[in-house]
Amino acid sequence: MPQPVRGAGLFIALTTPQTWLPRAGSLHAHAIDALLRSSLFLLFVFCVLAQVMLVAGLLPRREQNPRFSRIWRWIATGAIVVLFVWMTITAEHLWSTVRLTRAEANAVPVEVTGVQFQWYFRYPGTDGVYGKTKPELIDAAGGNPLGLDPSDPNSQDDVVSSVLMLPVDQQVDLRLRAQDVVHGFFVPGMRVMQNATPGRVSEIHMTPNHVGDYAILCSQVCGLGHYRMHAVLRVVSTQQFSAWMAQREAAQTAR
Ligand SMILES: [Cu+2]
Repeated sequence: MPQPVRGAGLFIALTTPQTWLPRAGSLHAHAIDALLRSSLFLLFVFCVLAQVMLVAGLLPRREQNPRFSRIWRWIATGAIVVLFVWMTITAEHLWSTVRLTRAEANAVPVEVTGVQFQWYFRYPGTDGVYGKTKPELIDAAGGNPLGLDPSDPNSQDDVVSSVLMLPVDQQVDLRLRAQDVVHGFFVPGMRVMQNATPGRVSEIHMTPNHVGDYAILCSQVCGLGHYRMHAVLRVVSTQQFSAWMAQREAAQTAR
């Protein structure tokens, strides 16, 4: 039976995300892991410091110079403020690189749609333009879960899939939408989590850099079937991706 992790062992396990996070599969993942590691380390140091100060405060002591203790209070408060501002700026900067900056021009465009309780992925096809969708045309049982408008020529070559297929080492430009309620597009292996909200499009981009399968989950409790709302992100070589796309497009136009 494995021994429970205690003390220093627990600290090392907590501050080493590789031991409890899934394998990192995207370019920005290591920066997020490093931020998590440094935040956990700082919190650990502060937790120990707080306990030491608590115990020190309980011990009997000599009368202190009030000016001296006031200066120390200011220094401690100032240090904590500086630390938290630094942590916030670092985290915001990292977030903005995934969320706010524009995707590269050659990024693979994919539209992600959350529906109770399923994820759908749409590729714009050879024309590079997403076709029109109409809510009244939504018919999951009839093979049109996104309500693609067949009268729009741009929608003819759109490829809709329940697996998110992506080429390795190429940036992907994701547009997140939801049909009914708020869903959370969560890919732990890519260190990506972004809500998909009805009535708006949320854009994020990332670059998968390891071939393999990654779990896609829903991080918002979106209804009774929330627990089974998952899909697979499959990162493959560029050749495999092109072959898959050609095959899907051929099937689409044959219909
Ligand atoms: Cu959901």
